[in-house]
Amino acid sequence: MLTLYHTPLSINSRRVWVALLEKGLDFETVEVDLGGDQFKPEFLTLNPFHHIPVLVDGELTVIESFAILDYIDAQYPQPPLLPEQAADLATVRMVQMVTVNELLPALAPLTKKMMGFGEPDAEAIAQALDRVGGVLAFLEQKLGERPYFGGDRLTLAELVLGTVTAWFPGIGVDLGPYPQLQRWAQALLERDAWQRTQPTPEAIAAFKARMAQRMAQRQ
Ligand SMILES: N[C@@H](CCC(=O)N[C@@H](CS)C(=O)NCC(=O)O)C(=O)O
Repeated sequence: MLTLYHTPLSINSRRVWVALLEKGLDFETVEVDLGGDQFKPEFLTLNPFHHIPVLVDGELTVIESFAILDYIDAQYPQPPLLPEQAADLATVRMVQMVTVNELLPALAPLTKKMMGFGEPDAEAIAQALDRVGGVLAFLEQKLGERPYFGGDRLTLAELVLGTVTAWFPGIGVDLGPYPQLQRWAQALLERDAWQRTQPTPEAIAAFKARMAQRMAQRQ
């Protein structure tokens, strides 16, 4: 049995959750409360760096979401989530890396604001939106008119970037100026795996309330 240790609101674990669903695999989920459960000895034996996601498959434990995605795709090859052509593979890997190394850091002030971790000033928000725009322009050009970044099939690029763009309406990023990305992101939102993993407004509100309580306890 496959077990995914995760937190439903985590962008890093949602890409793995979506992969398991897109592959149609049997798996169970274990929710880890990041308010401290990640430091408990039983979790640290799974991941000494105290991060989710973790995937356990029988005797094997895999940490780091990109490593988990590669493992799932190699071990459970149908449907494949990586393209065959070298140039397509390079594009998929670029999208994965640009998402975590460029887009997510650029989005940080917007996600912090949405989650209630303080109120960045208007200038910080404007700068963040400007930086995000630069990344989106790059991605728009890489996607072009193709249905998916790797060609005509869903790939890891969709799982990694598409679970981030799913947050855009909530954090105030408009895909209107990027029509290719907009139709691509909309098509992903309609997929069963995205709908089943989409955080509900109630879950987001409960998370914000927990964070506010923890911050108040620290003061
Ligand atoms: N590079 C890791 C990042 C994992 C990560 O940062 N997870 C966060 C949640 S999104 C976490 O577990 N934070 C709790 C902690 O570090 O104590 C991956 O892609 O799996």
